[in-house]
Amino acid sequence: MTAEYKVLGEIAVITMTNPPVNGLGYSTRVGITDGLSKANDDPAVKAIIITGAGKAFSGGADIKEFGTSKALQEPNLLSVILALEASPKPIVAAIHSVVMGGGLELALGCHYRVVAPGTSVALPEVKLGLLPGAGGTQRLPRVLGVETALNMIVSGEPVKSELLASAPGQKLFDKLAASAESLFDEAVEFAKSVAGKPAAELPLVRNLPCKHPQGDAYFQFARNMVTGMSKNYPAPLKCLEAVRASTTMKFNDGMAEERRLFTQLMLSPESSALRHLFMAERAASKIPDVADDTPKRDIKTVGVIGAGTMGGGISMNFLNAGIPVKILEMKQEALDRGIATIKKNYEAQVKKGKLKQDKYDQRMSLLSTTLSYDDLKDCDLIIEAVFEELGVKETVFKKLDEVAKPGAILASNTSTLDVDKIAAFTKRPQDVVGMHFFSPANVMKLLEVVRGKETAKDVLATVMAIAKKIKKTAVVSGVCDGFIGNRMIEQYSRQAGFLLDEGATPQQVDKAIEKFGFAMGPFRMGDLAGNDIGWAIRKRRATERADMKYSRTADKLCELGRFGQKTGAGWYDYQAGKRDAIPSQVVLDLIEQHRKDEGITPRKISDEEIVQRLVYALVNEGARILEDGIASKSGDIDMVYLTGYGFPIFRGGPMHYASQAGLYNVAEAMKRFAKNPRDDGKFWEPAALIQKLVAEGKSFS
Ligand code: T1G
Repeated sequence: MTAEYKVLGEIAVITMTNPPVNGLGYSTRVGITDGLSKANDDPAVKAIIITGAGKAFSGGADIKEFGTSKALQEPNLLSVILALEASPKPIVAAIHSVVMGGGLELALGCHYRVVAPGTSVALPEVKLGLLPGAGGTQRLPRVLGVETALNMIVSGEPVKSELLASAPGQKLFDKLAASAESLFDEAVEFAKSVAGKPAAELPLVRNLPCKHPQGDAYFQFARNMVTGMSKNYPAPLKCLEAVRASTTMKFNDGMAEERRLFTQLMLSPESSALRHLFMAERAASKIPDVADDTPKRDIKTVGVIGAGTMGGGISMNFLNAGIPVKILEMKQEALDRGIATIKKNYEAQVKKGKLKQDKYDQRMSLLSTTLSYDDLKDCDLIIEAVFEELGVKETVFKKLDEVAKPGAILASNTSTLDVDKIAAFTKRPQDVVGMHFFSPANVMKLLEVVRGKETAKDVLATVMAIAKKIKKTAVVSGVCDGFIGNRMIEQYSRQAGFLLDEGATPQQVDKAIEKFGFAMGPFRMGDLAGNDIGWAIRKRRATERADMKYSRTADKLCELGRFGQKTGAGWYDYQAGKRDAIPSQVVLDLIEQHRKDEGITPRKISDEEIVQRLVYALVNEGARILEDGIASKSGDIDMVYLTGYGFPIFRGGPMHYASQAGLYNVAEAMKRFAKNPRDDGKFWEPAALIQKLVAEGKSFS
């Protein structure tokens, strides 16, 4: 069992011991009820304390149990809370550090609550596409008031205990301890003060009244607000309905309503996606063959080579984390331009009130510049963000090999070049790694950590740790053309072009995939990023990858100089100074002429086929990336797409989405597409991994 029981005089103490956050898994629930029975059977015991060992009181229900029989195995969480309420002896929750979700619901089932200051208090279930399913929507309003409780439940955001404890009329906490250190002793004192109280006099949250003076009007207003901010997500609105039930129904009826709504959400694809995201995000930081306790190198100062858009954005990440940065450029005016851009970015944040002036000043005080490589000799991590050409990288890394101190990590921000070739420019390939940031580098969460065949394990462990420190979602990729994200987007873009050849228009494709949930379809995205970028890659590929066929429409568009917003015209037309994408007759005529040139008879293409061709192209290439060992987990691929490519969060990522759709159905769709004469036929052969999983009746996981 993962809960300990001991008796201190007349006080019994039940301590949850289920690291890392005392998740309320089956063994913990059994430990609690077992301890309760012992305490209530022991005449010497007059009061009971329940608390958590380690860094949390409890982080809630055990998310890892969801979808398994253990989650509902008796005693389930509802039964444990009923047992707490039914205890004839007073129960005091001694709360510290973190009390979230089912952990807070557990505490609400106790008669009293003593809390340490600085404790994070939350019902974050909505972030998992759920609602508090063990009485939180019925009990929290009774102790904090309807509006405070509704805000906490719909936002899922943590609130500090001292703030809640100081709210007038609150009944959540009976005592705010002086400190985390004195919490337990103060809880013991409190337990002694209520020891021996007759059961009938023990306070139960469920017996508190719960009303809102202008209930209907308030909830209608709240409903309008919540509806507006929860497109594609059913949970926030159901949270609201459950809380409303606490004001309109008797307690037990409200509990039944909560259970009804919770069950609907637990079965929803959106919750499945959000729970997958929660686990995949944490799993991404784990590298199968690199032990968690691998020693990490100390990163005190960072060197950045290149003060352009990427170099400046990369630098800001480290300055924001309080790490000194030295930027190297070849010319003073390039340095001046780069620093000016960094200042402009920070000043914009200060102006919006997102950054305090003193913080801005502190960050700028950590920034220095130089025109000499020698000044990077003490840097622990050096990241180059210079021109994307192998010859330029060679010059940089040979120079770094000369000046960087032994043990310095040498990272390339390359997005397309071979990290092994770059490593080979040095005598220390074990210290070389790719750190592929996404533009704008100070905003985008995704960081592809590209592992060369010689990259040392402690280098990887260090980069993954520093990524967490600069608040990036780091995903390890092997070395291949395009790593994970761009290798897959290549296939997505190819299908988008073929769809135009076959009868779709740019606006139809964009609208279909934006309805699916992407922020921007491929053609609007091309116009934003610049169609000439893809053009250059296709030209390079034409020599390197002659087997890779593309629609010629994109090239013909670029031959007209229609690079997108930056040239005032791309797949769409744009009015000066505006970003609205206006369907272009020039482009429609170009596509129609191209079909004639190619002898293609256009056909009507459904939105469903558009979405499948684009999304399943990602899935098939993603499966091949797993087969090649470029990514180690399908969840890593989902994290790349959720944090770097605008894949809709509520779909969980391409691989999760395919698993939800059923890999058998996905494979059958691919076989249909393979019959399409436009395609080279090889691409739409379902990847071997998909065929294997289909044969075994399995999904990506
Ligand atoms: N269940 C299982 N594992 C959990 C967990 C949980 N609730 N919370 C964290 N972990 C694991 C996490 O996967 C990671 O594992 C490790 O703990 C450290 O997490 C009925 C249905 C508590 C604020 O949503 O917000 O109760 O990677 O890196 O930054 O109403 O974890 O080490 O193997 O995040 O210090 C509601 C989710 C559940 C809280 C700690 N509770 N957790 O942050 O560590 S649903 C939540 C968090 C529920 C009831 C409903 C954070 C944290 P590993 P970490 P951290």
